[in-house]
This record gives sequence, C-alpha cells and structure tokens, in this order.
Amino acid sequence: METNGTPTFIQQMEDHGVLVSPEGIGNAAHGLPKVLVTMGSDSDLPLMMKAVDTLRYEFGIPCLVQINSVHRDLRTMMRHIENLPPSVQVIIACAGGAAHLPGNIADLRADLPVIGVPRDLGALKGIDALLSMVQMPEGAPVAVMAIGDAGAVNAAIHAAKELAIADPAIRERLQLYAEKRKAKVRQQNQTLENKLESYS
Ligand code: RP5
Repeated sequence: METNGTPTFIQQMEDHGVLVSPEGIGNAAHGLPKVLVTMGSDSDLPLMMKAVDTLRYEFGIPCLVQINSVHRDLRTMMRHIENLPPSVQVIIACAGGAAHLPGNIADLRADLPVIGVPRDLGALKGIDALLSMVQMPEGAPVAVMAIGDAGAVNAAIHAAKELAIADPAIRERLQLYAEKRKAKVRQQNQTLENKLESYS
C-alpha cells in the first residue's frame, strides 16, 4: 500500500530486495551488493539462481535479488529501480514472453549496464523474449545473453567482467574460472582413448 505516493515503512524495507552473498541469504549474507538480479516473476527463479550462484560462488560477488513485473506492477518496478543502493553497478534482468523488463530498466537507469536473460517459456520457447530484448531501439542498449541456462550463467560472467575493470580480485577469479574450463578440455582428452574404444 502506498499512501499519497509516499512509500510505507514495509515498502521501504522491501524496496532493495534480498541480499545474497557467498556466506548466505538475507540476514546471513555479507557485503555490499554489486549486482541486481531481477526478474518478472518468481517462476523465473530456478533459471536466475544459475546467475546468482555463479556470481557468489565463482566470483564472490554479493547481489540483490528482486522480483519486478512491468505488466503486473509497473509503478513498483520503477520505484525499486530508481532507488537501488549506490553500490549496485550492474543489473541482470530476466523475463519470458514479451520481455520488456530489461529495456524499461535500461531507460530508467541510463547510468548502469543492463544484461538481459531471455527465459525459455511458452509457445515460442524464448524466441519472443530474445527478440524483444535484443531489438532495443537506438539509445537504451541491453546486452542480451543466450536463451535459458547458458544465458543466466553468461550474464553473471559478463557482470563480473564489467566489475573487474575496477576490481583486480574479480579479474583474478575470472582467470581462475577460465583455467577450470581449460582443465575440463584437458581431462576430456585424457579419457578420450577409453571413450573411443567403447565405440569399437
Ligand atoms: C514474465 O512472465 C516473467 O518474467 C515470466 O517469465 C513470465 C511468466 O510469469 P508467471 O506467469 O510464471 O508469473 O513477466
């Protein structure tokens, strides 16, 4: 409830979303949030946990998680996004269907990069979300990732790369992450002979 356009105490408490860090969630979390991970519905949460977990476990980046629906409660979304804590430097926004959430946020926050994650949903399987995010008219860019799981993980990596410009610790974790991927290919080559034999 809003009285005369002034947010109530409960609204103010909810306005910043839930803090998630490597240490935990909510009161158990530590640090200042660097990224907002937002989505149109809590039905997007299983997908976006891949972004949240990549941010906190791979890169040690605390984030805020918040639901913002532009077709159910546009005004609250605007209040949330206009009043983010100043420590937030990147926004990741997920939606399915006609996915106007990231584009609207890109207009509201001309000062912050917005990364869009299209959710694989409904009759068009995420193609609708992908196209509505990627075809932003000139002036309010959204950096759009792949549809689904890969997009959610890549959004977190992309956010980490943006933060790494000013944070050498995150740059180092990005290098470690890349090393783990290289090690996976090495390991696949080491077991390749056995795998080939299983085909003969
Ligand atoms: C979008 O509508 C959400 O981002 C979600 O992907 C989709 C469906 O939402 P629910 O009907 O599951 O709440 O706003």
